[in-house]
Amino acid sequence: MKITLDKNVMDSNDHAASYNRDLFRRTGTLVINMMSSPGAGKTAILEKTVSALAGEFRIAVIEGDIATERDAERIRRNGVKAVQIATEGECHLDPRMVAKVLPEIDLDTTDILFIENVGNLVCPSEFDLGQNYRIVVLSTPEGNDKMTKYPLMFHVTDLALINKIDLLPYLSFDLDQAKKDLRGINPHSRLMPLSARSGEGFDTWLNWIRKAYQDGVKD
Ligand SMILES: Nc1nc2c(ncn2[C@@H]2O[C@H](COP(=O)(O)OP(=O)(O)OP(=O)(O)O)[C@@H](O)[C@H]2O)c(=O)[nH]1
Ligand SMILES: [Mg+2]
Repeated sequence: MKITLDKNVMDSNDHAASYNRDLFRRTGTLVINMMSSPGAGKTAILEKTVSALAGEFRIAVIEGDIATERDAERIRRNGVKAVQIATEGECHLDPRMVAKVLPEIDLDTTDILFIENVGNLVCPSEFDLGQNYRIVVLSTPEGNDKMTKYPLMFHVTDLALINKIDLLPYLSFDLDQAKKDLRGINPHSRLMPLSARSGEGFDTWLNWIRKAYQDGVKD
C-alpha cells in the first residue's frame, strides 16, 4: 500500500493518531509503544525480542530519541528494519512524527511494529500514537517509589515490564510492593519481571506479544 500523507493528518495530534490507528488496522500490524525513563533497558529488551521472534514475525522498529541514530543502529545489527526519529529537543514522540516516517516502513509486510519512545517517564504518557498497546519499562535500580511518583505513566499503560531483575540481589527493589502499587494505580495493567541481560522472564514476555498479536490483529 502506497502511503501519501493527507495535509489534514498533520493538522492535529488527534487527526494523526486516528490516521495511524486506521493504517495499522488496515495493514494488520500490531503496534506496541514502549516507554520508560532513560536507560531502563528499552533497546536492550527490543534487541533480544526482535532476534527471538525473527523467524516468527516480520518486525520493524521506530526509535525515538532526542538525538543520535544509535538505538536504530543497535536494532539494525539484529537484521531488523529500524527508522530513527530524532526529536531535536522534544521529550516525547507525537503521532505526527510517527505518521511522517510511516512511508519508510512497508506496513503491508510488517506484522509487528515496536515504537521505542524517548526516555522519559512523564511526557510520552500524554501522547496517543495510534498504537494497540502501551507498555512501560521500570528497571530495578530506579527504585520502588517511581510508580507512585509518576502514576500517569503506569495508569495509561497495559503492561509494566520490570527489567534488570538480575540485579535484585544487590538492590532493595521489592517486587511484591511493586505489584501492590501497580494494582492501586491501574488494576488492568500487569506486572512482568524480566532481565534483558540474563533472559530470565523472556518466555512470558514473548508469549504476551504472541497473544497480543492474535488478539490485536484479527481482521
Ligand atoms: N544488569 C542489567 N543491565 C541492563 C539490562 N537491560 C539493560 N541493561 C543496561 O542498561 C543500560 C541502558 O540500556 P538501554 O537498552 O540503552 O536503555 P534504554 O531504555 O533504551 O535507554 P534510552 O534509549 O537512552 O532511554 C545499558 O548499559 C544496558 O546494557 C538488564 O536486564 N540487566
Ligand atoms: Mg534506547
